[in-house]
Amino acid sequence: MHKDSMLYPQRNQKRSDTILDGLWKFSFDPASCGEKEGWPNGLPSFVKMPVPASFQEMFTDIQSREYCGDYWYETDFYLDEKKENTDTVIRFGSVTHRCKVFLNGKLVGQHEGGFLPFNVDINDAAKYDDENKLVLLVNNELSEEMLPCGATEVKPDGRKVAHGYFDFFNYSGIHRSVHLLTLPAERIDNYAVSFTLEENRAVVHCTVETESNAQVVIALKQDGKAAAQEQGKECDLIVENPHLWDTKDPYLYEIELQLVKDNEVLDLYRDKIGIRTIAVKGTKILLNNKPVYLKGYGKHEDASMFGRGFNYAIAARDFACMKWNGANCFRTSHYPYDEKWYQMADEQGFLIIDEVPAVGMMRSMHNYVAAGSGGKYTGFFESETVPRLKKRHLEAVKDMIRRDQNHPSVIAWSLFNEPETTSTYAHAYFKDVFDYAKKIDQQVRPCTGAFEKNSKPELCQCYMLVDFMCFNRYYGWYISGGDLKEAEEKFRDELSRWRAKNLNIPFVFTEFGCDTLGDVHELPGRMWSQEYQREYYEMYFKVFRDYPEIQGELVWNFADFMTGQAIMRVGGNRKGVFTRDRQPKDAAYILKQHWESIE
Ligand code: GCB
Repeated sequence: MHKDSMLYPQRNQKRSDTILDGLWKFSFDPASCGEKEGWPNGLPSFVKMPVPASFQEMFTDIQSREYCGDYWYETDFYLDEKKENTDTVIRFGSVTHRCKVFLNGKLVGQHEGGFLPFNVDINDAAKYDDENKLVLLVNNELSEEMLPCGATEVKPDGRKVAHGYFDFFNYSGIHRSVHLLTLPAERIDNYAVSFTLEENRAVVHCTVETESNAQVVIALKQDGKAAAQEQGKECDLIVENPHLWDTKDPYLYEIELQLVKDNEVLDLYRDKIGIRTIAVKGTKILLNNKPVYLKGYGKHEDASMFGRGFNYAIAARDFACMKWNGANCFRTSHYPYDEKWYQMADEQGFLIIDEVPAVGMMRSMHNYVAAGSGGKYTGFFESETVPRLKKRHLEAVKDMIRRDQNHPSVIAWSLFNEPETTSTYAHAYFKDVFDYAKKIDQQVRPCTGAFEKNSKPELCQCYMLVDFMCFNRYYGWYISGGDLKEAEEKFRDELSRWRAKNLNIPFVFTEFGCDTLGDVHELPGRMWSQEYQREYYEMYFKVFRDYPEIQGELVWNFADFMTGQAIMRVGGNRKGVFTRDRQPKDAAYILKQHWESIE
């Protein structure tokens, strides 16, 4: 069984990779009758649906756009003749939120969790040198025992409605590419690298997971030339005068892993790695033992038309915009993104705080309001659903770390966003989550989580678990909105209370921002106007200067993004520094000036 492999697909001498993206067949199944009625053999009626994309963006009627429940996808593909000693696997980048996979009418796999990849072995169900029918039963209901958390209401007419305890639209569908893979039966399943920097050399500790007893051969190449080579599932490669990876010079080595038996190469996997260390020491975040200040954004995978479906042009534009205004970091709020974001960040020298989809762990339909203004204690971590939720949380942590652990861009794991942290139940829950992440990450990267306003210094039970604090704060928006003077006073007061705890760890602001309409100008600046957004950020930057323990500022949000319908959301969340079509609001220029002035 190789089902845990998180390696990104590739095509090489030993592995083949065919992408099955395109227009698939699609059908809703509100009565959940498809399985009984034989839909795994083919959908009786359908519309055509692009893959990858969120289905919601393709419909012009509100019932379809807001649909919650079961729905189906189908495609056909031709499979070559089977090669000896190979396995045939289908790899799904993400299917939101849960699915069953059928091949030629047979159930071949199932998966829960809409933001991480999974593999399905199709050896037994596949028809080789023939056409094959791939059918997926997907479901996008929300509950408190899954990530992200929410609830599903059944209306009197039987319609299901998803209520996320989070502030982004419950976009659903096949959001990332589907790969048809032929892999050697004896193969490499995963690998991990970590680094020790010594004078004029680096030690690359490499661990390879495989069920094969063939010899593992690992080679590092620098600019195409051999830099180091070793053998064994666990070994140290010594690189003399290493070319380190950092934000200004994101140098990548090539790593080549091989399985060799009797002089025959059974499997081969090539990747790019960056040699760098990341650590927290006192109030500093250290990249290669030098302090680094985080500048950038909380983001979403979100765009009109594609919804949450990955699109290269959007990702490329986002990187261009972030680079233009001097950013060096982003948080993958509130879930792990498509792997291509991390590959691009590795190449362009961006730092990533990688977030597990643990959002909405507070019973509130409008989490952002509770987060702003003294939300009530909801006893979230005392519920009987918590053990099931925790199991999924740990699974997501495991999959995220195994998937992303070798990206030099990934500098920290964010293990939650704004849970209800004020109870001992929350502490016990997250203690296990943090211990687990530390245990399985070979690099033992810093772990953190984003705290909302009710996680006050006097009440919070979880701040002692993190390596650096991440604060989401909305002084001047949800608190003292429209009165930046009062907002500043309250903000300084809270910061001073945190400072008084002498935590001696870095503070990073992972959210601060205000909704701003790209076409509204007002003098003097008032809420929702471009002028207000500029003044809002200027106030924050002034305060940050007085607290040297603050080592990062990630603005909320990079761009306007879609949310559920709500009285406080005008065509979605408008806190973007860029509009949803990625054009700068006025504040983008303030950020550019400010970030370019910080080394
Ligand atoms: C938050 C949440 C984020 C929301 C944001 C807002 O605290 O973490 O998901 O979008 O506030 O704009 O209200």
